[in-house]
Amino acid sequence: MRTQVGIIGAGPAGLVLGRLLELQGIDSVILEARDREYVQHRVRAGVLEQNTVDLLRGAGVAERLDREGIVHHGIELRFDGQGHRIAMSDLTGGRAIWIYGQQEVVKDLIAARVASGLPLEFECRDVGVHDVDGDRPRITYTSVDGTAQEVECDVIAGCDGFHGICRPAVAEAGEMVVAEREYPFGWLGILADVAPSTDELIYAYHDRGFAMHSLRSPTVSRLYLQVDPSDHIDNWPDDRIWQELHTRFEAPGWSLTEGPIVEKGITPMRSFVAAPMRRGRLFLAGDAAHIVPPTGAKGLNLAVNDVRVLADALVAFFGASRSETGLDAYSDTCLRRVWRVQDFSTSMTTLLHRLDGDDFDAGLQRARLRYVTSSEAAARSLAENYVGLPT
Ligand code: RFL
Ligand code: PHB
Repeated sequence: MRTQVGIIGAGPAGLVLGRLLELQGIDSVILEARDREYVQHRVRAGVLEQNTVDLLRGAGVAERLDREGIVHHGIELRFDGQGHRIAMSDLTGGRAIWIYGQQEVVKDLIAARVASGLPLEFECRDVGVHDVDGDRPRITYTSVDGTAQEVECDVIAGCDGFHGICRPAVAEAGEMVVAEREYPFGWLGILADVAPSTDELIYAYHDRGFAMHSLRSPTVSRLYLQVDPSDHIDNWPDDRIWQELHTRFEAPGWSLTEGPIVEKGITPMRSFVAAPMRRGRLFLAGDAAHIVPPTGAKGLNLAVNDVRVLADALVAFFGASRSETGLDAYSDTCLRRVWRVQDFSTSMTTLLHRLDGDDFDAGLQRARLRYVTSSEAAARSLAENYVGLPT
């Protein structure tokens, strides 16, 4: 097989890139390790920032998002038993966020790709990249029927997530620098078949730890609890989860409605940035290159931003001028936004989670929470980062 862009990974990064290239008449092949059912049902992100929604609309894949997605104009910060609204849209000239599950975005993009009849292969095993320092890089893999395959490309996009093979292939060149932070907590996340007890997302700070109330639809709630990252989900029967959620969200006149838990799991939290996001003709995008803690709701949005930059650079590269300027700037351009978002995600994380430190940390956190909920300047800063700074 021969293609212009070989894309490894059919998560948001790989699928959005494939769509943007399709619209520009650039060929691509997308290779995914898992099966279609699996990637369409993996429960992850839920918040799309304004830029992401604008891009999906421009790419003609937002019809269902516009029908079923829920637009939000504010979030609540809750501490010491009191809720405080951050009026995001009022503070940002009308920008907003949308609640629409990552797996729904993935389903819509896969449906569009299949409708276009473009190559998208699931259950690829032993995926490997070769000759990335030359101008004919190759991808080898074993397809689902067990046959050995090879794709010759002009460029390879490594969109294979944090545990993929592309970042190690970039690192092999010996120039990769990794900046990393692990947190002494993780998130226990549940999906429950019950109408959300809130209209807007609630980020709650509590002495027992952070809690968050999000949603997926008018009948499905998504909730999170700060837990020890080494804790096991078996230690959390449903009753214990609800009990802890009641405690951490407690506020006069407000109550949390329980319902059947249909999915639960614990995810560790980390911040991670690998630079450069390129080796020769291999370009990393999304979680393959960086991870942000989910408190800022930014991982998917950052992945979409990377592939927007990459698609523009590839249009110039495959155009009449064969310009490599955009490709050469790709890593630095993306990393500037990655670090802005790391700063925001870290500040949300350290603002809202119970830290291991002494009462000094808790005193600072309460001071910051009071400030951000009483100063318009501070609230606007949070809001403009949360809805996504202009690209
Ligand atoms: P993905 O989604 O991990 O996709 C990578 C794909 O590559 C495949 N793959 C391979 N394919 C072929 N060959 C190989 N060798 C391969 N190895 C792996 C994988 O199977 C997979 O299909 O990365 P991508 O596309 O960069 O997208 C990133 C996002 O998934 C991630 O940043 C977000 O989920 C983060 N995140 C959130 N982001 C937001 O923008 N808003 C949110 O509200 C939000 N909430 C969250 C989150 C992540 C969470 N967890 C579970 C980490 C909430 C949570 C709890
Ligand atoms: C989610 O709905 O899954 C979600 C919302 C906000 C976050 C993280 C996750 O900050």
